Amino acid sequence: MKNYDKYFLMETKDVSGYISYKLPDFFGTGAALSCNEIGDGNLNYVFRVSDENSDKTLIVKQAAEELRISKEMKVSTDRGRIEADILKLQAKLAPGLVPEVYFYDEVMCVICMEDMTGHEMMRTALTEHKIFPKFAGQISEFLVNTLLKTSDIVMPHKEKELLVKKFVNPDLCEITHDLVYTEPYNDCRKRNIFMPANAEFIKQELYYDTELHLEVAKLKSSFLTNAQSLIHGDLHTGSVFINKDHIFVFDPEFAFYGPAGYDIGNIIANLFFAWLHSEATQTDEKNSNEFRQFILDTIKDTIDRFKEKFRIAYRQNVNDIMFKSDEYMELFLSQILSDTAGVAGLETIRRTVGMAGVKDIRGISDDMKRARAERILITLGKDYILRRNEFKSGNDYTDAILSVVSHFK
Ligand code: SR1
Ligand code: MG
Repeated sequence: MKNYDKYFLMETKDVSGYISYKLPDFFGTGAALSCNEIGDGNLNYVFRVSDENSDKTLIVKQAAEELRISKEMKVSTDRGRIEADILKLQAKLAPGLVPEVYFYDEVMCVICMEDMTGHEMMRTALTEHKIFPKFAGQISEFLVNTLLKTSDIVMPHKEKELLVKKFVNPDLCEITHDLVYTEPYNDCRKRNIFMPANAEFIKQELYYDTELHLEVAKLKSSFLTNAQSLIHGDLHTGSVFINKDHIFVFDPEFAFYGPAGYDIGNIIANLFFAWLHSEATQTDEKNSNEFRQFILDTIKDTIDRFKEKFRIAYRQNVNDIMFKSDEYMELFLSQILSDTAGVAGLETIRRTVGMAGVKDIRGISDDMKRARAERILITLGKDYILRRNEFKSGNDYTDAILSVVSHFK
């Protein structure tokens, strides 16, 4: 019998035996376990283990050094520890909004966690044009609780410094430095992907725009140096499982101490991909108008509700005497909002031209519509970055979106 004291990459057939060995009480005796691989992410292998004699299930996620997206990319399996540790912390900061971790196995680099049954991946649901009116309220709650409460505003500084150390995540951050903050602006690794019809547009708008490069460099420096909050680090709509009443935020393996606006900007950018997907593919006028209005409302409300809840939580939780004034609170918030717009721009551009695209855009089968979507996204992303200090409310985002879209009619 295996005792799993040496790492090996599991196949589907290995996983039920692994769980029976590691967590014998979860399913109990008499269980008939089956397993299937359910992951479609870029990095890891994800399995669901089910008991055919009960409705119990759980998730097994294993990290390999070679990434699924590209065997040439090798990344430390320590990301599994980081993910398990931040999920346990976020379970306390934002109860009920992250899956429960049952155990982390540092030899096998396996996280075993709650199956988010009754929920579906938000990106998939949005590409099917499903509407979730409670999302802005739920995600703004998650953002305030995880970002503000891990910052120096709330945490004793020595405790926070120890968390900074615990969540040093160099390999995953390097992916972000390259894919988000560098390659979209020069294609230095020749990995960018876009519609051939946009080749000249992308050269002019992204590769030759030196004003843009300076602003991206400033944002990159902030990502590298601003240890503000313990961020999720990859909070796109594929990192949310959702139903009409509830969300789970999961997959925080890119977590580290960075700018709080990184997570908010990611969500905002990814919501708009779904708007464009609807415009390019949804034929029923009434439903498509309703869906796109839901996306715009959600973008607006996510920002506005974040601001409201942030101010309440700040006043209730601020500990450092020097940070107690409303003037400092507003300064801190305005920096987060500027970073939010900047990152919304970076995420918008990198998912459009970078190697890790999103199916909302890359799945548009009509070439003309996809090329138009790319031009809208590049123009909008630049606007977010270059005018980031002017994006102070939800309406600033929806105005910018409608203005850019109308330009490409
Ligand atoms: C090489 S990994 C590519 C992308 O997938 C992840 O989800 C992150 O977004 C990363 O940038
Ligand atoms: Mg992921």
